[in-house]
Amino acid sequence: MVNVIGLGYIGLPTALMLASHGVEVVGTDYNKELVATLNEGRTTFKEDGLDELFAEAVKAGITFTTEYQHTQTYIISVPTPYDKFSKKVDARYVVAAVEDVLKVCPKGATIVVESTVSPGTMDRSIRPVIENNGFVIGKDIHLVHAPERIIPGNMVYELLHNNRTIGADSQEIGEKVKAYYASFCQGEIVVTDIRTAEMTKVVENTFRAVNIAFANELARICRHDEMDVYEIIRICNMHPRVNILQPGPGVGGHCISVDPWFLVGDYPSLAKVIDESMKTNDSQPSFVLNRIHEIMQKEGIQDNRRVGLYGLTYKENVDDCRESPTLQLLEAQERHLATPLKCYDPFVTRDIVPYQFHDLDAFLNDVDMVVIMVKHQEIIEHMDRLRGKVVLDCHNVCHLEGVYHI
Ligand code: SAJ
Repeated sequence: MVNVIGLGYIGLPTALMLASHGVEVVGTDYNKELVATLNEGRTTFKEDGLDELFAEAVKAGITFTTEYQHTQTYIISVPTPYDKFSKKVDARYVVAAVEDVLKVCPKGATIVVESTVSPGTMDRSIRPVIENNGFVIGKDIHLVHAPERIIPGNMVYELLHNNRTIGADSQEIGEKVKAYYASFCQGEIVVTDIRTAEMTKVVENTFRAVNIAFANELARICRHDEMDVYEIIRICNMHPRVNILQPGPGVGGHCISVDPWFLVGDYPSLAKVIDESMKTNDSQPSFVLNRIHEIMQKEGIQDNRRVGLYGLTYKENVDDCRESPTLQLLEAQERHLATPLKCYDPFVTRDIVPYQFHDLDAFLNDVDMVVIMVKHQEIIEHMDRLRGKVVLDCHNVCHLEGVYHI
């Protein structure tokens, strides 16, 4: 039996995937409400294919509880926030989960940490906890780091098809854990050491962050001289060895906007390109804010209250707002004491900002200018509704005449 600890964005789909592929699974989370919702037969966030997967897993016998189980294998998938000032990872939830596992597990159990951690965290923060509790690593407890690499919005597909990395102290334990993941994963599963697995995960997200920063910088250069950045990137990408990502209103989520900072935090004098890239991405919402003011002036819109931000989530077709560029933009705006801009997002039903609408028509009726912050499918399908409005399109998805770009 596998006890999956932490039933959030990664832990839940992983637990469901294992269960629906013949592995006996118990999901544990300390959040009673979350566990109650799952036990009532409902999932806790929106994701393509998740409800169907949930139904299959329940049929296969998965159970959810707040209790840690007595078993041979644990997969820990709890949050690893980072400290905004020191730029270092905060491993307290992983440490707490490991401590709780140690209270109930038999000798010889394997603890797999899936949560993203900064390179070196397993050595610095996790091994000492195990040893200080009187366990010998490699004998009483086997330690594994198997970072998740699925993308929100396409999680179910990527769980099945992505390659995976498993970092273990010994090949034998690596292969044992690999067998669990191989129950559902059709991609290649590489077994390596823990340090390499930690680094690999952070480097992948850093590569993407630096590439996006490059695209954002190009957008600024092109704006300066009125060149079309999208056309330039499109043509460059026709070269067989060039693959530039897209500029946007900023970088959000809990991965690409966070993980690269771990390298800056740990190697401040070495991680120069990464540091600059992160600063570029982080200042992109302010760049968009300036662009909004510039366009308002040009179009004679004097009242902030006539401007609306379409999209609150960190990217399209998900309901996750963590570190979202829209929230970052509103924060930057707040610093200038202006009336907050109006917002609407079809995926966000709770009120999370001051002037939030829950209906597209009501939102559009109330504004003269719309800023497309997130390219949700909804707005792509209803682009005609923006006719007659001033539009700032941060994603190059609007083909109406006269649209502005970043
Ligand atoms: N973005 C751009 N331009 C682009 C692509 C993305 O501005 O061309 C922005 C998005 O709008 C969003 C942010 O970047 O605000 C991040 O979105 P994303 O779709 O690039 O990535 P995440 O954070 O949802 O997921 C990433 C993935 N990592 C990589 O692709 C290398 C995923 O595979 C990881 O599992 C995930 O991080 C994670 O958990 O670490």
